[in-house]
Amino acid sequence: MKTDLRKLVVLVGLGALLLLAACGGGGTTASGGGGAASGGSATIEVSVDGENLAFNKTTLEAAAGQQVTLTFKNVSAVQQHNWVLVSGGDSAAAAIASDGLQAGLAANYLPANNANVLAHTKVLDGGASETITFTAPSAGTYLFICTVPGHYPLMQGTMTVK
Ligand SMILES: [Cu+2]
Repeated sequence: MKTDLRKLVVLVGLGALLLLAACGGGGTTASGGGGAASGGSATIEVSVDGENLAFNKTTLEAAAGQQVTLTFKNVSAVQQHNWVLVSGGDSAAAAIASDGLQAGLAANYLPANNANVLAHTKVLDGGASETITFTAPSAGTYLFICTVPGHYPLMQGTMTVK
């Protein structure tokens, strides 16, 4: 009798563990626009405001340490654009844009080995898109910019990491 009860307790315990595993497993994906999630991953889509030198979103969100899958769609017919996440605020972003100009199109208008470049797409022609994955940095506010010549500082927004 006693051993039966013990077995029952073990079985109930196992069941609870399985339920927990089923709920927690697989990582959660935040669907839709802004893209913040408390889970292990987030999906973000960002585009361009037509032919304007502007992203279609100026604020994005993520959670620290989260794996972010970001798709950048350049919907412009003629303009090239990239999407670059930077740390260090305005002065760092300005330096990246300026050094990127020197680096040229072949380098995606990005300086080599600049630690303030946290994530980036290639320079995309009009109509092209690219999906990148990166780990969201520690909590804070980060700028995302386009470094195609003349587009910074018009083309920028902020990613808030919580
Ligand atoms: Cu641009």
